[in-house]
This record gives sequence, C-alpha cells and structure tokens, in this order.
Amino acid sequence: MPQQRKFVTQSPENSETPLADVHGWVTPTRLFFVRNHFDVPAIEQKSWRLAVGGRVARPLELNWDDLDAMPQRTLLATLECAGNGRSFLAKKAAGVPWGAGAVAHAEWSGVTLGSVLDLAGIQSDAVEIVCMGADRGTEPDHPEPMHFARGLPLAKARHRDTLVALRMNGEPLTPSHGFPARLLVPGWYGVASVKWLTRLEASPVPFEGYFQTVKYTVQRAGVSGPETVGIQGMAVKSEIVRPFAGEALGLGKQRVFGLAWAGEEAVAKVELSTDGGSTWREAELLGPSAPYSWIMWEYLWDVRTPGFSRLVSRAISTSGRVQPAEHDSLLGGYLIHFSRPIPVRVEPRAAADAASGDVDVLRYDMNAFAESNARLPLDVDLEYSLGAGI
Ligand SMILES: Nc1nc2c(c(=O)[nH]1)N[C@H]1C(S)=C(S)[C@@H](COP(=O)(O)O)O[C@H]1N2
Ligand SMILES: [Mo]
Repeated sequence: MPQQRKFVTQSPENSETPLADVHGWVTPTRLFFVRNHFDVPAIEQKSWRLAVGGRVARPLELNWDDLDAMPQRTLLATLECAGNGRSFLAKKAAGVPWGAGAVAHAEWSGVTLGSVLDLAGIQSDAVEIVCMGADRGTEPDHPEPMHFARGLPLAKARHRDTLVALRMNGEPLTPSHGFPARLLVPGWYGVASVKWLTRLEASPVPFEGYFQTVKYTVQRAGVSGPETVGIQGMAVKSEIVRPFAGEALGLGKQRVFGLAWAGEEAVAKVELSTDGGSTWREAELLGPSAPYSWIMWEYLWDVRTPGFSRLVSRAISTSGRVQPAEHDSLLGGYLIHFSRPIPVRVEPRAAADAASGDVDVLRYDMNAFAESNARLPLDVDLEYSLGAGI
C-alpha cells in the first residue's frame, strides 16, 4: 500500500503522519499531518495579498512575488499539534481524537516575519502581531463565522527563526499546508503557525480571539488557584515507533526505534525502559541533534525472557527538562507528552538478530533530500555520525 496520511476526520481534513512509515529525518510533504479547523480556502496566487496594518507607520500590501524577492531564510523544524496523543488520555477530552501522529518534521523557507514587520514599521505601543488566515467557519460554541486568527507576542514575532514561509521541503506550500504563505513559529505548538496568511495586524493589546482564549489554553497552578494560559512552546516528548503496541517479538536482539523532540531546545538524551519504567538505559541518537528538530533514536534490546514487557521511552532536553511519566490533569486535552508504555509480547522462539538501524535508508533519504534542495543553504549539518560525538 502506498504510504499516505492517516485520516482522523475527512471534512475538514485532520490527518496524521503515518509514523510507522517514517524512515528519514525529514517528513515528505505528502505524509506531513494536516490540522484544519475549517475547509481549505480557495486562493489564487495572482490575486493573493498579505496586508500589514494596525499600529504601524506604513500600512502595506505585499504579493507573493514581493515576498519571494526578499532575502529568504531556510530552517528545519518539527510541528506538533497541541492535541497530539489525545486519544491516549485515560480521561476523555473533547477535540480531534489524535493518535500519535499529529507531528512531523520539514524544511521551511520564506522571509523572516521581522523583515516584513520592519517594512511596515511597528509602533512602540504594539505588544502582539495578530495573524489572520483566509479560512473561516463556525464552531459549535461559536455560531458566528470567524476567521482562524492568532496573536503572536512581539518578541517571538521578531525572532529571526519566525518565518512567513513560502516553501516546505523546497517546494511551494501545498493548499493543505497553507498555500501561498503561512507563519512558521518554530518550537511552538502548531496552532501558532497560521496557514493561508492574509493579514498581520500590530496590536497594542493581547488578542482575545476564539483560538486564543477559548481553545488552545491550559490551566496552570497560580498563587490563588489555577489560572488559564495560552499554549506556546512545545513540551519535551518521545514516541516509540517500532515495535508497535501489542506486537509479538521473538528472542534475540530487537530494535526499538523512535522519535523525540523538545520544542525550542534540542534533545540531549533519550532513555528506554523495557520493564515499565523501573530501570532505564540510554538510547542511541541517530543523526543531528538541533533545536526545533526531532531526532531519531534506537535501542538494541537483547531479549532473553519470554513474557510480557512494557517499553517506555523518555526524552531529556538540553536544559534538563524531562518528559513526565503521567499526564498533568491541569493540561486537559492539550500538551499530552507523558511517556506512554508500549506493551509487547515476547514469544519463546528465536528471532533474527536486528542490525543496528536502517541507517543506510536514513542516509539515502537524507542525501536525496539534500540534493533536491541543493540550491537552498541549510542551517544544519546533514552528516550522520550514528550518534557518536553529537
Ligand atoms: N489558518 C489556519 N491556520 C492553522 C490552522 C487552521 O485551522 N487554520 N490550524 C493550526 C494548527 S492547530 C496546527 S497544529 C497547524 C498544523 O499545520 P499543518 O496542517 O501544516 O500540519 O496549523 C495551524 N495553523
Ligand atoms: Mo494544532
């Protein structure tokens, strides 16, 4: 069967990256998860404009060629939906019932949002840039039609890695991923990366739109009880991709393969437990460890005893943030990043020893990717060192 996105809902499309088919560090665009609140808007590249207004010295309108003519910046970043993994919660939460695959890693290029804001001249009383998408529709608790819109604090908006992205994996954005231009806010949950961008508005007050204050918020313990805060940076998280839950394994060397990411930080370490979290071993990191990017990892498990095992992985970021064992109930249906045990059954039969990784496959994918993007300067080194010396 050809690899394809796994649909969770059809209309609008909400579909997952088929993680079990992930062989390379960079996710092909056709497999990159899609999270749409409304139908994909029909946009003509020729007539499309990005308006910049609000608290600015020079309100302006840019077309696609204007943006494409500006200096381009390219970077790799993992996007994860804040609701990824929701279906694994013990206590049901409202929202799209995502499995593990509302996450993927791509190369993004475009202009820095800061350079667009500089053209317009942001006034000193602005605190946020309200970013609006062309898509619109209703929600059950919001019967009035509204556009998808989000407020981005000025410091993150001005960061050199925050882009008005025109391309994904070296190609113009596809309609599903925000053609002709989208925001790319690396290290933050996907909701910040507004697709089908049509308007940027410098605002002197924090934005209070539906997708800012009703959805995509979590509770946090405050001095006088829980307080509601908006979702920003991505948490530290790992996933076991292979074996899958319930898989039957034989005796011998078995390869446990997974992914890990840590938002604005790089992943420093991934640990694996084969006994439900009692004892931990360090996994091997495969490939570059960089801020914003997920990393692949593997652990060669020497299986000697038949029976049931619970595999658990945990990631640790460069600043020492550790993936938690349990879901924090204050987070509700968002930021689901606890270590989810993967139960496997070991049968009393010998299995072929696994080799250390499909590293040749990874190297092949990466080289093909680098070649197809050779005209773009990459900000990270694509050399594989098999985890040694990184
Ligand atoms: N205009 C618009 N932008 C949007 C959304 C949307 O529904 N409309 N969904 C957001 C959410 S919640 C996520 S997780 C990411 C998903 O990006 P992708 O579909 O390219 O994977 O887009 C974000 N940007
Ligand atoms: Mo999302």
